[in-house]
Amino acid sequence: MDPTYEHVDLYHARMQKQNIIPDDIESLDDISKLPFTQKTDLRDTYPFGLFARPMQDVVRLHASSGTTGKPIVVAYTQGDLDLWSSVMMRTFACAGLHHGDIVQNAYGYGLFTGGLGIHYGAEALGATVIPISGGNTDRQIMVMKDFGVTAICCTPSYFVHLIERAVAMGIDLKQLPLRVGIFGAEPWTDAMRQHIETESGIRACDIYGLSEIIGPGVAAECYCRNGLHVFEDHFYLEIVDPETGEACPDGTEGELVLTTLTKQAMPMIRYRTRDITSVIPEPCPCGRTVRRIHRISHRSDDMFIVRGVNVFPSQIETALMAVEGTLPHYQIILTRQSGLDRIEVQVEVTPQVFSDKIRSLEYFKSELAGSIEHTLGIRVNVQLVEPHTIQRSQGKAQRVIDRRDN
Ligand code: DLL
Repeated sequence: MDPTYEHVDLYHARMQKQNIIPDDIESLDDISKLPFTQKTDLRDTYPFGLFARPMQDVVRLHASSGTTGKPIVVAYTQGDLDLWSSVMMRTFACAGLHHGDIVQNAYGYGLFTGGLGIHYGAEALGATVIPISGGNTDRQIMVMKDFGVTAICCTPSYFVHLIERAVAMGIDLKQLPLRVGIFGAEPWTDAMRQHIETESGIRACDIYGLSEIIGPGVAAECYCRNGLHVFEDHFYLEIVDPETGEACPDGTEGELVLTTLTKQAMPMIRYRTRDITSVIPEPCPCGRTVRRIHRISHRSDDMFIVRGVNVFPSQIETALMAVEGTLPHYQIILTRQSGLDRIEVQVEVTPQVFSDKIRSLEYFKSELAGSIEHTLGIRVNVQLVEPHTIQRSQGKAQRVIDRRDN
């Protein structure tokens, strides 16, 4: 009997309700007969309700705290940890890392999957890992320089902060052996990639993953950096319409749904990630045969609605970065005045722009507002702020502050 069906009450009950038994699933295509799972299922069965193996087989727990309430808990057998290291090794190989690389791991160690997931994968690859974790930015830069670091792993927003600190410390990242960055855990745009690469001289690769499925290492960019290869021999991928749950044809944007094919402690059946992407049907020039998805530009629940217009933070990021002189530090503040929603976008600009005369600052502001209006079709209030004004995060950046009371 299948342990997932036998031991996880939630899956058992849902399948019974749909009159399905494990024997009905004979091929990968049959997966679409199974019911979806979503984040609330993990919350409702907190902490261990979705475990398919007895606790003595579970060798590691991680947890991810959402914005509200209890965290979700995820579990690994030794076999799951080996699988995780294996997909992480592939991720590193995709980014061009190998035995002999010196990897600075600035993802947070602890309950977050970023730290340890990256750590064991890099060790398995035969690289030298520096488990520095997030924070203490000046020390990060000292270590990067003194230890001859060749690859860095952290969130893209934190790396932008590292670049900035390096400049302040008089260290030119372009002169260091640092070659590659493996950035993920939050959405980032191609404009942000360009900024990172121009300012630091490294190659910036995207890594995607989520705790529920395994952590980092679900999908990764190869050296072509045109979409992320999903390691679909372990994680079965579907794209569905977020409203109806119906399958989307290749190339059409929709919600990524993932099913773990080999995970033991906490298998996930048709997990609704809320991450929006599409499948790239063409083969990749790199020769890998697993399919690619476009980079995750946003989540379906990241969207906010202002004056009837659906807005994603990544659209604002792209519009801001299209104007020369802006820095990739911004925050979107939503307020409501007399029943009317307002968006204020605070964005840092280079010291050169800031030292300009008031008149040209006004011109610059209207250029940014125009760029956003061109993208979204609505006028927003842009506030230029001095460099270093917006709070830096050591992990995932908080882009939207919603001060509207419902
Ligand atoms: O963020 C795992 C991770 C660690 C991935 C380190 C990459 C590097 P969670 O905290 O559970 O896990 O958050 C998962 O983060 O559903 C996406 O919405 C978002 N996310 C992760 N990677 C990317 C990415 C880790 N490359 C959630 N681009 C996911 C856009 C990403 N969003």
